[in-house]
Amino acid sequence: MKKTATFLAASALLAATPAVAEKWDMPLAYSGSNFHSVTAAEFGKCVTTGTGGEIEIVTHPSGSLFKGGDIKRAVQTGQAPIGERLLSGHQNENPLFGVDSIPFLATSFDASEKLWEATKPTLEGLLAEQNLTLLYSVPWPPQGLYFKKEVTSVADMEGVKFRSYNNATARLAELTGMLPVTIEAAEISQAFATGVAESMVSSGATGYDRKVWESLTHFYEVDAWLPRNHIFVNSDVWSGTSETNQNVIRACAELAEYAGTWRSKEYTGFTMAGLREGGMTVGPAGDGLVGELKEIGATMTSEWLEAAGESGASIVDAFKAAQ
Ligand code: PCA
Repeated sequence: MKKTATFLAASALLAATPAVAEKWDMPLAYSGSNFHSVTAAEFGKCVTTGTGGEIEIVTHPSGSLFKGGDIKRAVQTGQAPIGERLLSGHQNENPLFGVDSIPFLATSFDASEKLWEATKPTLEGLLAEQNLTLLYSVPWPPQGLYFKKEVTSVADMEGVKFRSYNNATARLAELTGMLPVTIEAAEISQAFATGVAESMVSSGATGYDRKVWESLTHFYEVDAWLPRNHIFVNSDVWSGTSETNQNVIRACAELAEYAGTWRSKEYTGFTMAGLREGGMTVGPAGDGLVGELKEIGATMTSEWLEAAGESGASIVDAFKAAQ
Protein backbone atom coordinates (compact mmCIF):
# COMPACT_ATOMS: atom_id res chain seq x y z
CA MET A 1 0.00 0.00 0.00
CA LYS A 2 2.85 2.34 0.90
CA LYS A 3 4.52 1.63 -2.42
CA THR A 4 1.26 2.41 -4.23
CA ALA A 5 0.78 5.68 -2.38
CA THR A 6 4.33 6.69 -3.31
CA PHE A 7 3.73 5.93 -6.98
CA LEU A 8 0.49 7.84 -6.99
CA ALA A 9 1.99 10.82 -5.18
CA ALA A 10 4.99 10.82 -7.52
CA SER A 11 2.82 10.79 -10.59
CA ALA A 12 0.54 13.50 -9.19
CA LEU A 13 3.65 15.68 -9.05
CA LEU A 14 4.59 14.72 -12.59
CA ALA A 15 1.13 15.82 -13.65
CA ALA A 16 2.38 19.36 -13.38
CA THR A 17 4.51 18.67 -16.48
CA PRO A 18 2.37 19.04 -19.59
CA ALA A 19 2.39 15.81 -21.59
CA VAL A 20 0.59 14.35 -24.56
CA ALA A 21 -2.47 12.50 -23.31
CA GLU A 22 -3.03 9.01 -24.66
CA LYS A 23 -6.47 7.40 -24.63
CA TRP A 24 -6.62 3.65 -24.03
CA ASP A 25 -9.97 2.13 -24.95
CA MET A 26 -10.57 -0.97 -22.83
CA PRO A 27 -13.14 -3.47 -24.13
CA LEU A 28 -14.99 -5.52 -21.49
CA ALA A 29 -17.41 -8.36 -22.21
CA TYR A 30 -19.65 -8.01 -19.17
CA SER A 31 -22.27 -5.44 -18.19
CA GLY A 32 -21.20 -2.18 -16.54
CA SER A 33 -22.80 -3.22 -13.25
CA ASN A 34 -20.87 -6.50 -13.07
CA PHE A 35 -18.17 -6.45 -10.37
CA HIS A 36 -15.38 -7.16 -12.88
CA SER A 37 -16.45 -4.14 -14.92
CA VAL A 38 -16.71 -1.96 -11.82
CA THR A 39 -13.19 -3.05 -10.86
CA ALA A 40 -11.89 -2.32 -14.36
CA ALA A 41 -13.47 1.15 -14.31
CA GLU A 42 -11.78 1.89 -10.98
CA PHE A 43 -8.51 0.54 -12.32
CA GLY A 44 -8.93 2.89 -15.28
CA LYS A 45 -9.51 5.87 -12.99
CA CYS A 46 -6.51 4.92 -10.88
CA VAL A 47 -4.31 4.90 -14.01
CA THR A 48 -5.75 8.13 -15.34
CA THR A 49 -5.22 9.89 -12.01
CA GLY A 50 -1.89 8.23 -11.30
CA THR A 51 -0.38 9.13 -14.65
CA GLY A 52 -1.59 12.70 -14.25
CA GLY A 53 -3.84 12.22 -17.26
CA GLU A 54 -1.00 11.04 -19.54
CA ILE A 55 -2.89 7.78 -20.02
CA GLU A 56 -6.65 7.93 -19.92
CA ILE A 57 -8.32 4.51 -19.74
CA VAL A 58 -11.91 4.40 -21.00
CA THR A 59 -13.81 1.13 -20.37
CA HIS A 60 -16.42 -0.18 -22.83
CA PRO A 61 -18.59 -2.76 -21.02
CA SER A 62 -21.18 -5.25 -22.36
CA GLY A 63 -19.10 -6.24 -25.38
CA SER A 64 -19.93 -2.86 -26.94
CA LEU A 65 -16.47 -2.36 -28.49
CA PHE A 66 -15.48 -6.04 -28.97
CA LYS A 67 -17.41 -9.11 -27.89
CA GLY A 68 -15.78 -11.32 -25.26
CA GLY A 69 -14.62 -13.86 -27.82
CA ASP A 70 -12.87 -11.16 -29.88
CA ILE A 71 -11.16 -9.15 -27.14
CA LYS A 72 -7.97 -11.21 -26.90
CA ARG A 73 -7.28 -11.00 -30.63
CA ALA A 74 -8.14 -7.28 -30.67
CA VAL A 75 -5.51 -6.56 -28.01
CA GLN A 76 -2.92 -8.90 -29.58
CA THR A 77 -3.23 -7.10 -32.90
CA GLY A 78 -3.35 -3.62 -31.37
CA GLN A 79 -6.94 -2.87 -32.39
CA ALA A 80 -7.43 -2.18 -28.69
CA PRO A 81 -4.47 -1.33 -26.42
CA ILE A 82 -5.86 -3.10 -23.35
CA GLY A 83 -8.74 -5.43 -22.51
CA GLU A 84 -10.28 -8.01 -20.20
CA ARG A 85 -10.98 -11.62 -21.14
CA LEU A 86 -11.98 -14.93 -19.64
CA LEU A 87 -8.96 -16.85 -20.96
CA SER A 88 -10.57 -20.28 -20.50
CA GLY A 89 -12.58 -19.35 -23.59
CA HIS A 90 -9.36 -19.89 -25.59
CA GLN A 91 -8.51 -23.42 -24.52
CA ASN A 92 -8.50 -24.40 -28.20
CA GLU A 93 -5.35 -22.30 -28.66
CA ASN A 94 -3.62 -23.77 -25.64
CA PRO A 95 -5.02 -26.13 -22.98
CA LEU A 96 -3.23 -24.13 -20.29
CA PHE A 97 -5.70 -21.30 -20.78
CA GLY A 98 -8.32 -23.65 -19.33
CA VAL A 99 -6.51 -24.57 -16.12
CA ASP A 100 -8.98 -22.56 -14.02
CA SER A 101 -11.96 -24.53 -15.40
CA ILE A 102 -10.95 -28.08 -14.51
CA PRO A 103 -13.98 -29.42 -12.62
CA PHE A 104 -13.50 -29.86 -8.87
CA LEU A 105 -9.78 -29.02 -8.88
CA ALA A 106 -9.95 -25.63 -7.12
CA THR A 107 -13.42 -25.06 -5.70
CA SER A 108 -12.99 -22.25 -3.16
CA PHE A 109 -11.56 -18.73 -3.25
CA ASP A 110 -8.52 -19.89 -1.25
CA ALA A 111 -7.86 -22.80 -3.61
CA SER A 112 -8.41 -20.55 -6.62
CA GLU A 113 -5.76 -18.15 -5.28
CA LYS A 114 -3.28 -21.02 -4.88
CA LEU A 115 -4.02 -22.34 -8.34
CA TRP A 116 -3.49 -18.82 -9.68
CA GLU A 117 -0.12 -18.54 -7.94
CA ALA A 118 0.91 -21.87 -9.45
CA THR A 119 -0.32 -20.82 -12.91
CA LYS A 120 0.76 -17.20 -13.16
CA PRO A 121 4.42 -17.54 -14.24
CA THR A 122 3.59 -19.99 -17.04
CA LEU A 123 0.60 -17.99 -18.18
CA GLU A 124 2.59 -14.75 -18.21
CA GLY A 125 5.15 -16.40 -20.48
CA LEU A 126 2.46 -17.80 -22.75
CA LEU A 127 0.76 -14.44 -23.09
CA ALA A 128 4.10 -12.71 -23.69
CA GLU A 129 4.63 -15.01 -26.70
CA GLN A 130 1.31 -13.69 -28.00
CA ASN A 131 2.28 -10.01 -27.65
CA LEU A 132 0.28 -9.62 -24.44
CA THR A 133 1.47 -8.31 -21.07
CA LEU A 134 -0.56 -9.59 -18.14
CA LEU A 135 -1.65 -6.93 -15.63
CA TYR A 136 -4.08 -8.57 -13.22
CA SER A 137 -6.63 -11.33 -12.83
CA VAL A 138 -9.83 -11.69 -10.79
CA PRO A 139 -11.85 -14.88 -10.13
CA TRP A 140 -15.56 -15.31 -10.72
CA PRO A 141 -17.52 -16.78 -7.81
CA PRO A 142 -17.92 -20.61 -7.72
CA GLN A 143 -19.81 -22.11 -10.63
CA GLY A 144 -23.20 -23.79 -10.24
CA LEU A 145 -25.96 -25.09 -12.49
CA TYR A 146 -29.03 -23.18 -13.65
CA PHE A 147 -32.18 -24.89 -14.95
CA LYS A 148 -35.84 -24.19 -15.56
CA LYS A 149 -36.92 -27.37 -13.80
CA GLU A 150 -35.90 -29.47 -10.83
CA VAL A 151 -32.85 -31.62 -11.62
CA THR A 152 -31.67 -34.41 -9.35
CA SER A 153 -29.56 -36.51 -11.71
CA VAL A 154 -27.60 -36.28 -14.95
CA ALA A 155 -30.44 -38.20 -16.64
CA ASP A 156 -32.68 -35.15 -16.01
CA MET A 157 -30.33 -33.07 -18.19
CA GLU A 158 -30.77 -35.14 -21.34
CA GLY A 159 -31.58 -32.96 -24.35
CA VAL A 160 -31.61 -29.66 -22.41
CA LYS A 161 -30.36 -26.67 -24.41
CA PHE A 162 -27.30 -25.47 -22.57
CA ARG A 163 -25.54 -22.11 -22.81
CA SER A 164 -21.75 -22.55 -22.74
CA TYR A 165 -19.07 -19.87 -22.27
CA ASN A 166 -15.85 -21.86 -22.75
CA ASN A 167 -14.52 -25.26 -23.76
CA ALA A 168 -15.03 -26.81 -20.34
CA THR A 169 -18.71 -25.81 -20.19
CA ALA A 170 -19.31 -27.13 -23.71
CA ARG A 171 -17.61 -30.43 -22.84
CA LEU A 172 -19.63 -30.72 -19.64
CA ALA A 173 -22.80 -30.32 -21.69
CA GLU A 174 -21.73 -33.08 -24.08
CA LEU A 175 -20.89 -35.45 -21.25
CA THR A 176 -24.26 -34.83 -19.56
CA GLY A 177 -26.27 -35.27 -22.76
CA MET A 178 -27.17 -31.59 -23.08
CA LEU A 179 -27.01 -29.52 -26.26
CA PRO A 180 -24.38 -26.79 -25.97
CA VAL A 181 -24.68 -23.40 -27.65
CA THR A 182 -22.06 -20.69 -27.06
CA ILE A 183 -23.62 -17.40 -25.96
CA GLU A 184 -21.88 -14.35 -24.50
CA ALA A 185 -23.03 -13.30 -21.02
CA ALA A 186 -24.22 -9.96 -22.43
CA GLU A 187 -26.77 -11.88 -24.53
CA ILE A 188 -28.04 -14.54 -22.17
CA SER A 189 -31.19 -12.81 -20.89
CA GLN A 190 -32.54 -12.83 -24.41
CA ALA A 191 -31.35 -16.38 -25.09
CA PHE A 192 -33.23 -17.65 -22.04
CA ALA A 193 -36.31 -15.54 -22.76
CA THR A 194 -36.57 -16.90 -26.31
CA GLY A 195 -35.76 -20.49 -25.36
CA VAL A 196 -32.51 -20.64 -27.37
CA ALA A 197 -31.00 -21.82 -24.08
CA GLU A 198 -32.62 -23.23 -20.96
CA SER A 199 -29.68 -24.01 -18.73
CA MET A 200 -26.09 -22.93 -17.97
CA VAL A 201 -23.15 -23.33 -15.64
CA SER A 202 -22.20 -19.96 -14.18
CA SER A 203 -21.89 -17.99 -10.96
CA GLY A 204 -24.67 -16.48 -8.92
CA ALA A 205 -23.16 -13.18 -10.04
CA THR A 206 -23.94 -13.68 -13.72
CA GLY A 207 -27.42 -15.04 -13.03
CA TYR A 208 -28.10 -12.03 -10.85
CA ASP A 209 -26.62 -9.49 -13.29
CA ARG A 210 -28.72 -10.92 -16.12
CA LYS A 211 -31.90 -11.34 -14.00
CA VAL A 212 -32.25 -14.96 -15.09
CA TRP A 213 -35.16 -15.54 -12.69
CA GLU A 214 -37.30 -14.05 -15.43
CA SER A 215 -36.81 -17.35 -17.34
CA LEU A 216 -35.13 -19.92 -15.05
CA THR A 217 -36.23 -21.47 -11.78
CA HIS A 218 -33.39 -23.42 -10.12
CA PHE A 219 -29.80 -22.69 -9.15
CA TYR A 220 -27.78 -25.62 -7.82
CA GLU A 221 -24.60 -24.72 -5.96
CA VAL A 222 -21.97 -27.13 -7.22
CA ASP A 223 -18.74 -25.11 -6.69
CA ALA A 224 -17.35 -26.81 -9.77
CA TRP A 225 -14.54 -24.25 -10.40
CA LEU A 226 -13.81 -20.51 -10.27
CA PRO A 227 -12.81 -19.28 -13.73
CA ARG A 228 -10.84 -16.05 -13.99
CA ASN A 229 -10.94 -12.88 -16.03
CA HIS A 230 -7.52 -11.60 -17.08
CA ILE A 231 -6.57 -8.04 -17.90
CA PHE A 232 -3.74 -7.58 -20.35
CA VAL A 233 -2.17 -4.87 -22.46
CA ASN A 234 -0.68 -5.09 -25.95
CA SER A 235 3.08 -5.61 -25.44
CA ASP A 236 4.09 -2.98 -28.06
CA VAL A 237 1.90 -0.43 -26.31
CA TRP A 238 3.42 -1.55 -23.01
CA SER A 239 7.01 -1.15 -24.15
CA GLY A 240 6.16 2.29 -25.52
CA THR A 241 4.94 3.33 -22.06
CA SER A 242 7.33 5.25 -19.78
CA GLU A 243 8.78 3.40 -16.82
CA THR A 244 7.05 5.81 -14.44
CA ASN A 245 3.68 5.14 -16.00
CA GLN A 246 4.34 1.39 -16.12
CA ASN A 247 4.96 1.55 -12.37
CA VAL A 248 1.70 3.41 -11.82
CA ILE A 249 -0.20 0.87 -13.95
CA ARG A 250 1.37 -2.08 -12.09
CA ALA A 251 0.42 -0.51 -8.75
CA CYS A 252 -3.17 0.13 -9.93
CA ALA A 253 -3.33 -3.46 -11.24
CA GLU A 254 -2.24 -4.82 -7.88
CA LEU A 255 -4.98 -2.84 -6.16
CA ALA A 256 -7.53 -3.94 -8.77
CA GLU A 257 -6.69 -7.64 -8.29
CA TYR A 258 -7.14 -7.26 -4.56
CA ALA A 259 -10.34 -5.18 -4.78
CA GLY A 260 -11.85 -7.36 -7.52
CA THR A 261 -11.19 -10.57 -5.58
CA TRP A 262 -12.72 -9.04 -2.47
CA ARG A 263 -15.80 -7.99 -4.46
CA SER A 264 -16.13 -11.45 -5.98
CA LYS A 265 -16.24 -12.98 -2.48
CA GLU A 266 -18.73 -10.41 -1.19
CA TYR A 267 -20.89 -10.81 -4.26
CA THR A 268 -21.23 -14.58 -3.82
CA GLY A 269 -23.66 -14.45 -0.87
CA PHE A 270 -25.32 -11.25 -2.04
CA THR A 271 -26.23 -12.68 -5.43
CA MET A 272 -27.52 -15.98 -3.98
CA ALA A 273 -29.91 -13.90 -1.90
CA GLY A 274 -30.79 -11.87 -5.00
CA LEU A 275 -31.64 -15.02 -7.00
CA ARG A 276 -33.89 -16.16 -4.14
CA GLU A 277 -35.58 -12.78 -4.01
CA GLY A 278 -36.17 -13.10 -7.72
CA GLY A 279 -38.14 -16.29 -6.95
CA MET A 280 -35.57 -18.98 -7.74
CA THR A 281 -34.96 -22.13 -5.72
CA VAL A 282 -31.32 -21.88 -4.61
CA GLY A 283 -29.39 -24.55 -2.76
CA PRO A 284 -26.68 -27.18 -2.94
CA ALA A 285 -27.02 -29.91 -5.56
CA GLY A 286 -28.08 -33.27 -4.11
CA ASP A 287 -25.47 -35.92 -3.30
CA GLY A 288 -26.54 -38.16 -6.18
CA LEU A 289 -26.11 -35.38 -8.73
CA VAL A 290 -22.80 -34.25 -7.21
CA GLY A 291 -21.48 -37.82 -7.39
CA GLU A 292 -22.36 -38.09 -11.07
CA LEU A 293 -20.86 -34.68 -11.82
CA LYS A 294 -17.65 -35.67 -10.05
CA GLU A 295 -17.33 -38.70 -12.31
CA ILE A 296 -17.70 -36.44 -15.33
CA GLY A 297 -15.21 -34.07 -13.72
CA ALA A 298 -12.69 -36.91 -13.44
CA THR A 299 -13.06 -37.62 -17.16
CA MET A 300 -12.56 -33.95 -17.98
CA THR A 301 -9.54 -33.74 -15.69
CA SER A 302 -7.80 -36.63 -17.43
CA GLU A 303 -8.66 -35.18 -20.84
CA TRP A 304 -7.17 -31.86 -19.79
CA LEU A 305 -4.02 -33.42 -18.32
CA GLU A 306 -3.51 -35.41 -21.49
CA ALA A 307 -3.87 -32.28 -23.66
CA ALA A 308 -1.81 -29.98 -21.43
CA GLY A 309 1.19 -32.32 -21.16
CA GLU A 310 4.10 -31.68 -18.81
CA SER A 311 3.56 -27.98 -18.17
CA GLY A 312 -0.08 -28.65 -17.28
CA ALA A 313 0.90 -31.45 -14.91
CA SER A 314 3.53 -29.32 -13.21
CA ILE A 315 1.01 -26.53 -12.53
CA VAL A 316 -1.45 -29.00 -11.03
CA ASP A 317 1.36 -30.62 -8.96
CA ALA A 318 2.55 -27.23 -7.68
CA PHE A 319 -1.04 -26.34 -6.78
CA LYS A 320 -1.59 -29.62 -4.95
CA ALA A 321 1.68 -29.22 -3.07
CA ALA A 322 0.52 -25.78 -1.86
CA GLN A 323 -2.78 -27.16 -0.50
N1 PCA B 1 -19.85 -15.70 -15.45
C1 PCA B 1 -19.32 -15.65 -16.79
C2 PCA B 1 -18.15 -16.59 -16.77
C3 PCA B 1 -18.18 -17.25 -15.46
C4 PCA B 1 -19.24 -16.59 -14.70
O1 PCA B 1 -19.51 -16.80 -13.52
C5 PCA B 1 -20.32 -16.10 -17.80
O2 PCA B 1 -21.29 -16.79 -17.45
O3 PCA B 1 -20.12 -15.79 -18.97
